[in-house]
Amino acid sequence: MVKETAIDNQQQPRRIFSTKPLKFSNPRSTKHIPIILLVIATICLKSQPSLSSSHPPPPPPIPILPIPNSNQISWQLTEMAMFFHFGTNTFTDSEWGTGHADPSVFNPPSLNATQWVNAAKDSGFSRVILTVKHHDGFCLWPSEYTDYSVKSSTWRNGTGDVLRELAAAAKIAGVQLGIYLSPWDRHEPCYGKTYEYNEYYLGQMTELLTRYGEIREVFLDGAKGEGEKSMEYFFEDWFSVIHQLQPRAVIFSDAGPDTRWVGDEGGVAGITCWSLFNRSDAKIGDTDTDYSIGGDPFGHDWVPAECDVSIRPGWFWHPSESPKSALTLLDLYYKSVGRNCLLLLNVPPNSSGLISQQDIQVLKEFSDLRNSIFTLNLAKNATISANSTRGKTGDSRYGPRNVLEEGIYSYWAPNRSISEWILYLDFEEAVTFNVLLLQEPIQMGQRIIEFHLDFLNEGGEWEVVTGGTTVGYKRLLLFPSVKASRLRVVIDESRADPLVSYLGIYFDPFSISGQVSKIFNGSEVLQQTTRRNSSTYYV
Ligand code: FUL
Repeated sequence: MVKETAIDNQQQPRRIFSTKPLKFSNPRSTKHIPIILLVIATICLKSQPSLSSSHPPPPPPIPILPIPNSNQISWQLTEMAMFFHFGTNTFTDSEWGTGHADPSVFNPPSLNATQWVNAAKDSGFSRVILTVKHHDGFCLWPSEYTDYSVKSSTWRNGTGDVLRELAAAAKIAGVQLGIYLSPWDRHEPCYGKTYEYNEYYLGQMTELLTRYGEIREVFLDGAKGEGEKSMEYFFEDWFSVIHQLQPRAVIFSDAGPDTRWVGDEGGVAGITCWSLFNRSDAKIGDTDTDYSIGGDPFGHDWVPAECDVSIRPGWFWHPSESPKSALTLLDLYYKSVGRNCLLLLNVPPNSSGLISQQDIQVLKEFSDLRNSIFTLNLAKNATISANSTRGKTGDSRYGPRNVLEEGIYSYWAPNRSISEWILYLDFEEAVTFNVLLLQEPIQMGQRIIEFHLDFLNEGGEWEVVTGGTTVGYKRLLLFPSVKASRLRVVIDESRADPLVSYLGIYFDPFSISGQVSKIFNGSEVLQQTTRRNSSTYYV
């Protein structure tokens, strides 16, 4: 009986099942099945460790301070800016105008700001900076605070505005705009009266930063002739107002705050060049060039250097002067952009109001030289490996091949706290090269103190090709040619675990150490000899 009862009890539910249809067999409810399954699957996934959560990707390393702000990063990525020195000096054949030139001398018959902007853009410059007021005090825009400006000139019958025309042309071309408003003013009568002049200067700055769209750089300095009226400039007030009115602008001066003068007007940075700097150790108008040219590995501020230089001997156009050669510009590129700096190349418009054809030709050749050298990264043909990679084996997030991806946002990172940092390049066939390019992801701070490049010689020994100190955003080293199939980049010393975002190996047939041997697009080029080894560092 008991057994039967049990059987009955067991059968009871079966009957229920067969007589009362289950809720979910109701055709109206079938559409919920996928949702229910999804909920169940989600619960299961949450309650069990998944494949991905058991191998979480390693997070990025901790940045080492100081680090750049976002304006400084985008400033650095532009690499080159073009300066336009233009004003009454262009018409009086002078460099430092007295401030007494008659405004009517300013009369460029063919001024064409689009031509200026295209000269910059076509040769790889993505930012232009205009001397809206140089030391002579003449304003290239119709300032309300003085009559010593374009409005008193004969140009466009006094209705012209050079900055407005340049801003419009730059906007159309997608080129960034900057201004140089000289603090030293040899015309303005209130110059020398501290309060009055600081108000005058800030009034002009406010006009400039509120009427011409986005301004990405404000360039100012402490230049002043001997025996001129002395006065105090309220730099910190100016900087705060500039940042308030144009939050994406970087400010250039001898002491930053955003970019520092490198300390010479030759366009050449130190072979060691830190973006780290102590602003409090620098004085605008009284630069310690030894300090500025190399920066400070112990600096508390991020203030990368800008290298200003003119394509011609003078900053302003003079009929008797000619531009430098494209090869000289290439050399400056190696020594500025290739040393972690921005190259600010001045190309002065002439008295017609145009960039001279001679200068345009040199700019084109300069651009062709760079493209010819840097388009082909020979390292792309190599198998790249490292002695250590951050994270688990097989995780490519910080893998060595990242160094072939353009830009600073992907990078090779070694494991934490190891004592050797090496990247290997293995080629199937030997390559001939004479340029090394290294880049650090500067958003993580500037780290590398010293590095070198070796090649494996025929005896199977590592031999030094070249080496240097500091990398930063971009480091270029040029050296006598080497032919090799196995290379290694060794980071010898670093402020923190080193990170490398780009590695390039190139052949430059045009630069250094030989006599002029052929013509490249009208420029003289220099021939180099190939060698198989060297222990000399070329920097
Ligand atoms: C200096 C000025 O005195 C030069 O004339 C030029 O403008 C150069 C870029 O800055 O301080």
